[in-house]
Amino acid sequence: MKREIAKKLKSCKKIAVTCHLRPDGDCIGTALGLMHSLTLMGKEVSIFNIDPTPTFLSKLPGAEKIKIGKIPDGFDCAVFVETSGLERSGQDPPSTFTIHIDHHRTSEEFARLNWIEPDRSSVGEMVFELFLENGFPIDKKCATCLYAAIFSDTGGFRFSNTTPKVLKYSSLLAQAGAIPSYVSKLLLESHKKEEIFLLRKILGTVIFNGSGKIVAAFIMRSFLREFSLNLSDIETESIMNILRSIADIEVILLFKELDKGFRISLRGKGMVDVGKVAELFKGGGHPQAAGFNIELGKEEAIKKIFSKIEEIFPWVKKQE
Ligand SMILES: [Mn+2]
Repeated sequence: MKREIAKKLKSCKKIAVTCHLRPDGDCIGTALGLMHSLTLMGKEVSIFNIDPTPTFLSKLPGAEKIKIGKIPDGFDCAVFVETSGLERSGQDPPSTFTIHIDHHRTSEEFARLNWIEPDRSSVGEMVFELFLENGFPIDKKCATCLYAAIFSDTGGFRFSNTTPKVLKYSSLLAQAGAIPSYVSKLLLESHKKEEIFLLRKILGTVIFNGSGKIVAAFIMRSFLREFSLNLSDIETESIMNILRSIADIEVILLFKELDKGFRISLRGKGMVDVGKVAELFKGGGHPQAAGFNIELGKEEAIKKIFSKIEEIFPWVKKQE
């Protein structure tokens, strides 16, 4: 599949790339990495996303070129970067040739070419391998973006998806010009002071289940209004990383208030497959990172989710 995708990309002149809704570092970094390499090959490449680029990713090289909206007609092919299905891209069914590259377990084979490997750390890892094995050019900008993609989905090389291959590829990307300290600074150390005030509010909402193995925190819309921030301005991964740092925590839940109900991001530390939890609530993801929406009030939602997790993973429940 990898080779077929490489062949197809080489044969196309005008290429569109798109990310999933609420794009993250892996998705944006990979889309930009594709753009840089394919541009070096003389192709016309445009990225069309439905949702804006989060502020903390907007300084990645080329991010200013990302367009917001649907893929227009006239492209030879469209690459869907980890969109799971067509729905999560927010795009209309394209009339052009489609390629889908993903590492989500719940991914659908909706495109003409689908390369899905759930045991990969990131799509950044996959695309770098495709470039490496098929002689695609990698300059400093491309390397920076792919390194950022891998860095992002491995939690800065801390999660259990940090395999020897991940470290090897990251080293090769550093050799190709990615500066690790620059990427870390960009992704982790670019908060505005308002975000720290917001963080204080969010940490004020923290609650645990009976055993102290599940933790939840809430981003209410009133908090965002208070500091004139949008959800896309804040880098929620760092909030979850703070909660993750609690010694006995197995599951981290971050509730983001929507018009109706909440969007819930889940992170696991290995014992609980949070992807399974998300699937029970009609969401999806990986064993260690997943998400779903729920249309319930705060108290009801937390009760339902805590008890569901305790039901399917009884060891996270308080032992009587
Ligand atoms: Mn990813």
